[in-house]
Amino acid sequence: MRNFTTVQDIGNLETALEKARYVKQNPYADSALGKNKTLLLIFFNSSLRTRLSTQKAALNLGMNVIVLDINQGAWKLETERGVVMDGDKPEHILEAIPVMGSYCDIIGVRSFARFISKEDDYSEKILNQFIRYSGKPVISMEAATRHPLQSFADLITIEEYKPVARPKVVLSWAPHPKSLPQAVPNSFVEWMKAAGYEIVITHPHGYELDPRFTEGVKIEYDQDKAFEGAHFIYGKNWSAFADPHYGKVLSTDRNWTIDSRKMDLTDNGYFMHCLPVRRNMIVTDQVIESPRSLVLPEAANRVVSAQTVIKEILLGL
Ligand code: AN0
Ligand code: CP
Repeated sequence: MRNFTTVQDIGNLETALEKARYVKQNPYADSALGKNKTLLLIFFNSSLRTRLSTQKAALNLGMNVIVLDINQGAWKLETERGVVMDGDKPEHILEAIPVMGSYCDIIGVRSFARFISKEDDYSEKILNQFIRYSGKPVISMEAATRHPLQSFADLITIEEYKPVARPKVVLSWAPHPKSLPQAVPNSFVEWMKAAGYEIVITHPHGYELDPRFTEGVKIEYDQDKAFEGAHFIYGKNWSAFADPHYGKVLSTDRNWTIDSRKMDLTDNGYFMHCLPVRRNMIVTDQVIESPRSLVLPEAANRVVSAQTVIKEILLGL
């Protein structure tokens, strides 16, 4: 594997899960693999889990790690070619990327959708410039359209807890005051489809995701009905995808908040969320604190997904 940006990059999922189980059971087995190799993590956006778990994964593999927050201490970057740079951005991304690439062996990038241009977001303009100009393998740490390290951790977690071979997994929209990307739900659907689970998406009208991700997936606008018989409820907010409301909040209806009454409709289902989560908007205190909540093991598995991915890339260097 060279780059890790979509489910396709990881190859066969059974094999990937096998490798992840090995990494989880033997976290220090490859502590010599990353000797004298440097992982550079570039953050255009905030992070707690991705920042820590990806560093921890690299340290377990014996790598050196450098972290840069673009918005805290680096020069502001111009991203458009052809711009007369007489404004507030002293550096162009077309110099910054190859420079960053020259200081590392693998590069991780977090660059959320900016909601300025849907075309730029959905063509992964920033991430693809890193792939093209850094000269180094690139790991997506949540880009504009996907969050594959999260989805891989979600898959690992579902495999650990599933009560049946092919569980019913429900992705449920839930309310949030701010506009959030579609990356986590897009990616989750992409990975759940690849895993062959029964997947149902529930959201209010107007929150349809990009059909390129949801093709062939059942959409149920009645949240209660969607929850019936579910083994896993994956809560997440996202903003509208469809024009003319791309990136907009269309509803903050708290009737969609995931509460105990709704969880009781499931087949003793587990609650999942990638975190960070706004309590009593997305999910009630009671549900997130219940024994059926998997948010902490799910977050812990972020080390496993990152370490499995970095190990594969190191093996291919
Ligand atoms: C981000 C999102 O929804 O994509 C990151 C989640 C991992 N969430 C927020 O910005 C709150
Ligand atoms: N789930 C996740 O990616 O969290 P952070 O945004 O804190 O990294």
